Amino acid sequence: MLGRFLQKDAVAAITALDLPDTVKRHCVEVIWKGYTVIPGAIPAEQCASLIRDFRAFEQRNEEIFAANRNKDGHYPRIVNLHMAFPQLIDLFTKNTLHLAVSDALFGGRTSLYTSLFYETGSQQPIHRDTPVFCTRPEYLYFGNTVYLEAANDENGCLEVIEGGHLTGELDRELLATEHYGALEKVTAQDDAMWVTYQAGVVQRCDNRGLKTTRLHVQPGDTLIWHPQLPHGGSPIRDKSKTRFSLVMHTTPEGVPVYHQDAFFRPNMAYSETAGWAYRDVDGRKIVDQQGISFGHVNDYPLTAFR
Ligand SMILES: O=C(O)CCC(=O)C(=O)O
Repeated sequence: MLGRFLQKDAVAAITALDLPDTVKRHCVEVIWKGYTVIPGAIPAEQCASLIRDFRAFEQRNEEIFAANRNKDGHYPRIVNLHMAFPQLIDLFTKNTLHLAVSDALFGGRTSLYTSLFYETGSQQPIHRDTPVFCTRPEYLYFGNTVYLEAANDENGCLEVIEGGHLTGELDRELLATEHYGALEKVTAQDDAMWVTYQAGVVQRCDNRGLKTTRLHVQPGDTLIWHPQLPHGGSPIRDKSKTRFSLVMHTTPEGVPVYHQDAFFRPNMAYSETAGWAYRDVDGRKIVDQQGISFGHVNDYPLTAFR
């Protein structure tokens, strides 16, 4: 059955599997703490060489990159860059221990849905990802980061509210009805609804005395976080610094992903079959995304890149 990590007896179910202890330990951390860090999952030399390759890719496509630099010379997050710069896909398909942990938790084969390539820390406020990665059945999703450079308080790292995934779900239909007046009016994307939900999550964590932890990591470290883990990006002390990393959004193969319209209407039926095509890469399935976007604003077809 899919969603092993969501079962009541998830820890017992994982412990009973015929898997190396390291895999089981990382699985149990995701279930109990809401995240796990796999140290050195990708060799540090491969991370350094990927950054060099990215710089060469950037030069080949200077016109596109120049149009997307901010005043500090950095890019906003780049959505699905792995489709145009396929060396990034190795961080998914060849991340053996990470995939073993993820497959065991899902109870099925992990597939890559979308990615975010970060050149710098995100400085995002604390949030759960589930409103924008709402699967059917629900919560069959992981956020994952592979760090290509060390991340810390200087260049911005991930902040997590450990245990915040265990505080339960808010009454989403009530929130949506208060916001829209009627469930029929819920839209797929709505910043105000997002902010209301995330504020409720953080309030609940505060009420329980849960604390925020900053995760300092090294190049090659790979993180998996629970779909309901409240997390964000810490402030960046030195804005000149890069923090190359790839966030990968994963689901079990064939599971569809919806957005806020499905999330705030958990009782509404949506198809449980993904409507998109997959590519097979190194024996793993990745969704055949058709475009790249800088900061979800400037969109480019794959054919725009050399
Ligand atoms: O890595 C970060 O700075 C935060 C990433 C994040 O919160 C996200 O991609 O949802």
